[in-house]
Amino acid sequence: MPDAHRRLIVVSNRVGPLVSGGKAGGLAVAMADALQERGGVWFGWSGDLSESGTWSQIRTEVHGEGPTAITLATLDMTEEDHAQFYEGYANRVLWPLMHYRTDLIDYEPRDEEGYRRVNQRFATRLAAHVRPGDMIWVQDYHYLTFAQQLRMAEINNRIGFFLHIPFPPPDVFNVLPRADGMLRALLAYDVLGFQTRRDADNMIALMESEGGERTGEDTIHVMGRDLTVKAFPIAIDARSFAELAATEEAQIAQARAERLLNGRQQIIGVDRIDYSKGLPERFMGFKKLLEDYPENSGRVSFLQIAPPSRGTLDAYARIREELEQISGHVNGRFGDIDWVPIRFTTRGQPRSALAGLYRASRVGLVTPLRDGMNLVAKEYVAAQEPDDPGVLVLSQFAGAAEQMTEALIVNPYSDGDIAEGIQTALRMEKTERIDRYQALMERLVTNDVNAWRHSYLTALDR
Ligand code: ADQ
Repeated sequence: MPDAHRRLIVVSNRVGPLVSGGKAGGLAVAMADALQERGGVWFGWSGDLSESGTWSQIRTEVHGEGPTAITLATLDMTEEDHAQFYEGYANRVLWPLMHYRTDLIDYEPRDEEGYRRVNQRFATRLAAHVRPGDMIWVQDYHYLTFAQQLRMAEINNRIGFFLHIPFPPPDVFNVLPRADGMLRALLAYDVLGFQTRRDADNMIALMESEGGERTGEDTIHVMGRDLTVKAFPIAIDARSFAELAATEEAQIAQARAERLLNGRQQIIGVDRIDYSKGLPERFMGFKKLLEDYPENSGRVSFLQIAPPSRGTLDAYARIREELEQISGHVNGRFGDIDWVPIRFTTRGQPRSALAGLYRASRVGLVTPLRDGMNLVAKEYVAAQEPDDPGVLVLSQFAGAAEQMTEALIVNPYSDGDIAEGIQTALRMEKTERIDRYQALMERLVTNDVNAWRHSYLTALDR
């Protein structure tokens, strides 16, 4: 067990909310729980743009008292910071790069400068508040160079990093201009955590190509530094999510969906609109189902919930248009006056309603082209009714596929494969559905988000 007395400093792009239980999204809950256990600081962007931006003073808000008090500490950004650091380098360079989409990289040297500048200012502002013995845990691709900046400010504490998105093989990573500088920046961390074995192995291969030598199963010596490089697959609070699916609010959402379905079966997809999620390919997979297995006509509906994300970027607007076009076409060609094959909504749902909708669906369709983990896959399973569960159809390229081997694993690039996966799920006998559900659920409960956090902090708190 990690030493609960060392103060924890969490760094992530957005800070809070400090909520627990099954209500909020995965990352926020995991961080809030870690801080509630040992107290500490949660540091990141305030969400505000101001003229002074990263030059402004840290704003703090203290919750609780004594050793487990939590301080939320935030800084503003300027519009320029946000455009270069967040929209530019983080989301138009690192996001596509890490998702193996080098064709979508839009690299501008000034965005890289903005990225480094924001990392540097955030790190130097934080450095003044770091005490000896604090453990620092940095989250995600916004802050790859954060530890390097802290080291320059003479912070010698243990600093860990967790990447929520995939990490590609060396040939892909090296497409990044000045990739070697980025690797060197990452070496300032003590622990590099990834979602899957595949991601961790990609990092180790990159380090080995730079002369690194493994010193143990998860340790490597490279350019004079000793690091832990390891997979820590992120998880959900599966028990709470299962309970949430049985609450009254969830039941109301479930009943509403079932009334509308009128005896038909539902397939559900839930994703932020993003090219990594494979949404147009998924819609084409459903179309193929109706073509290849016409017995599903009038009997199955596909509900896609896809809230917009980072809507300012053109790529996202284009996907949305494409989805509207495909669903219009499919509904026109296959639909009937009393049957709409694809329902597509961009509205966000309360988590309890989401849980009810998962439960109302015989098939959970999770087919990203590339995904760090994918928590929707885990939520879908956790929400199922134990004695009549639905079936998860899962992309081989979601990090979740490494653990969720009882799902029906499909290739998201193939509409035929998706169609076949759905058809198998729709036809599956109850006993087999229960067997698969039980195996998946057992693993979700054992490896929940608390276990995830403890295993990471144990590695960091050496
Ligand atoms: P995301 O790419 O955002 O996360 P995911 O893991 O699926 O992807 O998490 C999305 C979360 O948002 C889920 O908890 C889901 O329930 C929620 N959500 C989505 N649409 C919603 C809606 N309309 N209403 C309410 N809630 C909705 C990144 C990485 C993933 C990685 C996570 C965590 O891209 O690969 O699993 O971080 O590390």
